[in-house]
Amino acid sequence: MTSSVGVDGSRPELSVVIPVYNEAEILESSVAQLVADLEGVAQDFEVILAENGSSDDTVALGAAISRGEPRVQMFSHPAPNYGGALREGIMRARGRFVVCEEIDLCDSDFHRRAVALLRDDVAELVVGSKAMKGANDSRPVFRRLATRVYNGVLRLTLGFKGTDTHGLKAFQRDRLLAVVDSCLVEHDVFASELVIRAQRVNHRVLEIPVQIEEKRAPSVGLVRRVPKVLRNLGQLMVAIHATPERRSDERRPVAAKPPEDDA
Ligand SMILES: Nc1nc2c(ncn2[C@@H]2O[C@H](COP(=O)(O)OP(=O)(O)O)[C@@H](O)[C@H]2O)c(=O)[nH]1
Ligand SMILES: [Mg+2]
Repeated sequence: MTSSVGVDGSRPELSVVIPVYNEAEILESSVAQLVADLEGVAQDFEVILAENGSSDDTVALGAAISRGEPRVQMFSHPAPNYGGALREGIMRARGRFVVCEEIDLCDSDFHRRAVALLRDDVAELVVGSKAMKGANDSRPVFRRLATRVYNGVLRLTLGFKGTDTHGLKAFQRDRLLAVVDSCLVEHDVFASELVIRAQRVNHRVLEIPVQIEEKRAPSVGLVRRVPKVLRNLGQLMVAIHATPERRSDERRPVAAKPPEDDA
């Protein structure tokens, strides 16, 4: 893996983390377009391709892309795990701000708006919502419905306050790192766990509407995904109630000083 810290020890302003899985068809063109767009978004940036489980040419293509473009790097693991990839990518990220992306979206309009909000410290976590007023979601109706049902369940069972958790996100890395670290479930529900835990410790979370236009249909269909998501959701309910989250700026209690013996 190429280090994202410059020779002078400097860090990029922005890290874009993208989980990738069997994306050989759109990887090269999407990353090239993304890198070109990011030039207009941040002073300096890195793109982290968080790959696991691919059986097509994604790994070889990603390696070739990162050899030709030092601002792009990739890591790989054998077993598919969307949330695990995202979590590790965030941990490896060096940027002051982190954007969590999807290779079939790469929404530069979201990057621009979210980074401006983070720079102005209007929010610590910006969530791109496909379901709030002003959003435009061109996915098939059953997937739009699934988004609404899934987030309704999160509101009813886990006290989620909002309309969407999956998908585009941007945050101030140092502020959110402890929350990322407290997330346990990974897989499909990692993104939900991150947003819900951030709200539970009163981070400033802001939803903004996004325009969703996917470059291709998902590789794993909705019907095949539902049983796994339900299982992960059960784990998430247990995890959130059983293990508390932390804030990065939380002070540990200081042990009381024993009274001075002035005898
Ligand atoms: N590393 C990793 N990435 C994944 C996995 N499943 C999906 N992704 C990536 O997550 C992003 C969104 O996946 P997509 O198939 O479009 O599902 P959607 O979010 O329901 O639209 C894409 O960048 C995928 O390549 C996985 O198991 N591992
Ligand atoms: Mg998609």
